[in-house]
Amino acid sequence: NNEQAAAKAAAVNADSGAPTIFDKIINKEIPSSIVYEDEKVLAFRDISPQAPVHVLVIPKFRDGLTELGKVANHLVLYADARHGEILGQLLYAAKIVAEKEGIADGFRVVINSGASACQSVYHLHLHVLGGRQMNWPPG
Ligand code: IU
Repeated sequence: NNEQAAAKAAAVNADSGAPTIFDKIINKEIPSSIVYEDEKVLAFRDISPQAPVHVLVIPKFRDGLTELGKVANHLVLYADARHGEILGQLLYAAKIVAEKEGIADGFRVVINSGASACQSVYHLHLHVLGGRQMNWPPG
């Protein structure tokens, strides 16, 4: 039916591999509160924090990775052996963020992958959440 067709079209658009707002954040075209940055990775505060500390860690995709399109934007789903290094760097950056933010004793790292997990921005990002008691299971 029409409703299903519209939902499917929206999902396909969302995961089109097109640049997202995070590219503008990476390029400093729009401001963000940066917590950590290196050659490969950027960490900045989420604009809608779900905990006292809520930082997003994203790959910057310099050195050709953007050519991979969808892979770049949805890396976990399309990851292959080439991506081991950047995936490891993201997780290591999450640890650095947790230490810098004073939550290293207890924090959560989340990746929402795909529409069923409520992914809303199709540029791979780790959520680093802490500063309060985290509950389980997540919603
Ligand atoms: P999600 O896992 O794709 O749902 O997470 C996207 C996050 O990006 C979400 O927590 C938003 O609040 C956050 N965000 C942001 O920090 N800055 C923005 O300009 C936009 C989204 I759009």
